[in-house]
Amino acid sequence: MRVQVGIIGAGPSGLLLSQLLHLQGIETIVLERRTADYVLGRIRAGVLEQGMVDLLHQAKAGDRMAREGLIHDGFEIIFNGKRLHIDMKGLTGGDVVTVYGQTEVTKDLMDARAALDGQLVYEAENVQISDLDSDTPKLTYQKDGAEHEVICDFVVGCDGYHGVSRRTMPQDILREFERVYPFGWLGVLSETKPVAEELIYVNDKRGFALCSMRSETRSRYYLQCAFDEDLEEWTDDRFWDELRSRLPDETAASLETGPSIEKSIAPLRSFVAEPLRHGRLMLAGDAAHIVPPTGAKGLNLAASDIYYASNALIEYYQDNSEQGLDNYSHNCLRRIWKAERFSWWMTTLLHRFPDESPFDRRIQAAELDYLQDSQAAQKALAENYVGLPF
Ligand code: RFL
Ligand code: PHB
Repeated sequence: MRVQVGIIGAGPSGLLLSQLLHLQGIETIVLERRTADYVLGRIRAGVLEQGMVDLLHQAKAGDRMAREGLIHDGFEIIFNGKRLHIDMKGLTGGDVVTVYGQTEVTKDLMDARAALDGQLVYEAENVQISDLDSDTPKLTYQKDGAEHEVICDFVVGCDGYHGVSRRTMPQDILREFERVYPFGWLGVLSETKPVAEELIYVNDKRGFALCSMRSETRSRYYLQCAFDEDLEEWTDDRFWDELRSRLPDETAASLETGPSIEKSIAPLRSFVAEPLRHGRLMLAGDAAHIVPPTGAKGLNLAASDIYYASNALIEYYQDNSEQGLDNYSHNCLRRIWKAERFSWWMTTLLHRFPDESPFDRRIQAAELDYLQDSQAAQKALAENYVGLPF
């Protein structure tokens, strides 16, 4: 078959791109190696910047988010027993974030794609990209034992960190930058009332903790843990006890606990691949970059790539212009590196590092102290947290 844009991966990046292009009359196919249920079963991000919210509305997939998403004006940082409220809205002149889970975003995008009869192939095995140096790159895959071939004008790799797209880029043009952190996050989802109305980030002597949420009755909590931690050893009771021990007494006392409905460990990593385009292959989202989750930037950064990718492709088809395509990698990378910097900074500020020296610990305390006293420092934090402009 022949399509204009072949998209690999049906995570938020791939679904959003195919929806935005379809609405402009550009034909796409999305090839996903997993089942729809598997994709929806991954519990990941929860905080959406306004830019991503706007893009979901543009994709006609924002109605439920507008009804059910929680608008947050601020969040709290706790360190050495001190509480610091970051008034995002006041500090940025009115910007807020929306708390709405990645699972819900993905579900809404799947529904929007289905409503338009979008072409989406789940359980597409062994997707391969070939003819990269021609004007008609080709995708091949297997499904139910049969071989399939799709001839495209463009291929967009939205297939995450472990996907095939980045590996298909000519290795002599690709540069990779990476930092692996010496810890992970242990996350629990539970049907319990969130411990506070706003998110709480905690830098405690026992390690980082985060109190987040998905709704008024569903909580998401994280604990810093060893990167090779054994999930089996974390009973729900142990998790709640450890979380309470990292929270101030009054917050610990009001923590509602219950059975976990999901529990997982995520490693923390910073990663960028450059460039994001070679000929008619483009990379977007986690296929091109990873941030540690501390700044809540992963999903939002995927959305900003899709903003640039969709505009570049629409410009190509509607105005016969290659300018957006030529600038794609540059435009994305400018924003990516700023989000990488912010996520690295938040991670460094809030975690205990196994190899930290007393000097490092004092610097961390000084940084938090500075943040407490300086409006300028709080403003810099707030403007990055709500998201830099596209
Ligand atoms: P995704 O969501 O990884 O989707 C990629 C899709 O591509 C499919 N795929 C393939 N399909 C066909 N052929 C192949 N060869 C393929 N290889 C892979 C996969 O099955 C999948 O469906 O990437 P996308 O769309 O770019 O979206 C990015 C976001 O998912 C990601 O940035 C965030 O979830 C990152 N992230 C978090 N971000 C936050 O802002 N806050 C968080 O709390 C947070 N927690 C997380 C996270 C990422 C995690 N990962 C990647 C392990 C927790 C985890 C565990
Ligand atoms: C989440 O709710 O999953 C979440 C929120 C904020 C973060 C990371 C994860 O910084």
